[in-house]
Amino acid sequence: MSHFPNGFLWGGATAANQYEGGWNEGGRGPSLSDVTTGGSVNSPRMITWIDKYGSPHASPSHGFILPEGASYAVLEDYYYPNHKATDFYHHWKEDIALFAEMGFKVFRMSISWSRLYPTGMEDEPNQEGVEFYRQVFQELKAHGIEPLVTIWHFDTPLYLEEQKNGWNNRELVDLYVKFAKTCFEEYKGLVKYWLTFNEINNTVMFLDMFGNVANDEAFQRAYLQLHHQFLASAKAVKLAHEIDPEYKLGCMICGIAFYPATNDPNDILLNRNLWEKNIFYCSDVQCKGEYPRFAKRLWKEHDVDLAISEEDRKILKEGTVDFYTFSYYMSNSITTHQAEDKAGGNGVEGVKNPYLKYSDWGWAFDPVGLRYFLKVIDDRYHKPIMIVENGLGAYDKVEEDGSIHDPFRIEYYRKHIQEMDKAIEEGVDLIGYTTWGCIDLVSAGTGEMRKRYGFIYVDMDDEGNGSMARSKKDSFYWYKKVIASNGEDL
Ligand code: P53
Repeated sequence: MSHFPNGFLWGGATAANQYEGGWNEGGRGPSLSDVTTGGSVNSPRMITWIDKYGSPHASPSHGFILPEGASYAVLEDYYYPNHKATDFYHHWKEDIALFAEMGFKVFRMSISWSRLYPTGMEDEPNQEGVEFYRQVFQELKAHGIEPLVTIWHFDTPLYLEEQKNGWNNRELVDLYVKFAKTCFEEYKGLVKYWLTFNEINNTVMFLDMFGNVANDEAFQRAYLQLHHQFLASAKAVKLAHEIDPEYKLGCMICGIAFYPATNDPNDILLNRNLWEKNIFYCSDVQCKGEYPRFAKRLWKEHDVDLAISEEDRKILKEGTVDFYTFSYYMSNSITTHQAEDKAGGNGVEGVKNPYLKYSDWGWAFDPVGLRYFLKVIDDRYHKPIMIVENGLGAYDKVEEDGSIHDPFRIEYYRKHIQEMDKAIEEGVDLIGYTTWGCIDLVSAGTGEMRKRYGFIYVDMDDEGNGSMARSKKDSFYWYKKVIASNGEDL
């Protein structure tokens, strides 16, 4: 007997910048991903720009800061996979029908900020953009699928990045709230679940990963950007509850389970400190409405000064979220010792864990780590939890007859769902599960198409060739069965 409660929210997850496409259609303005090229597991994605003399440049996207007088630019010699992505913009009806066929109860998507506010500065939203999402939500509703909407999924309008210095600037707080207010007012009655910021903790967590050594200045910037995002999130939560008391707002954390690689007490302590910095720092503010005590240690470590006012504290206190959501792909083993066998791939660096297998992109396959993460979060926050991303980025092969056999993907999900079941049995209040990239989309980390997550295959490659035709992988039929049996038939 499985332990999933009645009404458990099974579904899938996507994000506008990686799925929607139509980057210059319907009055949409550009965002950072539109000037970001494709990359691979070994070569970073590049941001393209022109300097003040008009010369073109491409620089690795991680940690990139636009030089004085320069501007972002789409350059002719490069391919930008997010422009078309996998074209939800023109395939939404067909795709939603496929999600409904799998029996989805919930569908996670995001609203592109620059589709509603092309530069972020307009007083009124772009009506064509507003109507695009309205018809999508109506279609979901017609199929009995609850939308779960991320307001910000890495896609600040490019104008704000370039002219306003992005989230370093406090002005972004109210520009975001204006955008969020439009969403809450326009889609009242169509949407119930909202997430304010996707993987809000990445800003600080990834600063000193990727083999990067970040300096104090970078930490000051990252913590300040986060402070602005916390304020924006809290203001949006308060406003949402005023607009519709039925609205449920969630935080969204990149959930990596950190483990000490040895039982050296120094490793145990480092591990604890990493949980604080990478996971608890953000969700404490968003769930408890105040900075945790250990924040002082983190700020002191890098000489960070946030000048938090009494008014800021009040805003944070009044905008705590209703539920906790996180993505989960892997665990990461860390040590104070010299690492002999490094684990890596895009995003995460640590020591190879001899008890785990790794994906082709270097991500640890660790279903038990998901249960561990759920237990930690349940214990700390006592809020309903949704896992809003989980999945395996892998190569898929289309057979002669058009079928796609992905037993490795089924196995990945089966093992993770079994651990979710056990967590629920142990008392964790898990209310939903949306697998990442339920339909193939552009990888955030590498910009690749070949790193596929979907139950639904999309005919599109890394160079932009393909018909965008949709087809069902074996995992499509498997997940359908899982949902129909409420997690019983794995
Ligand atoms: P991709 C790194 C580590 C964990 C989660 O990632 C991450 C990243 C960023 O690459 O991001 C989330 O596409 C993110 C999604 C992203 C997904 O994980 O690199 O919320 O936008 O696509 C998977 O394989």
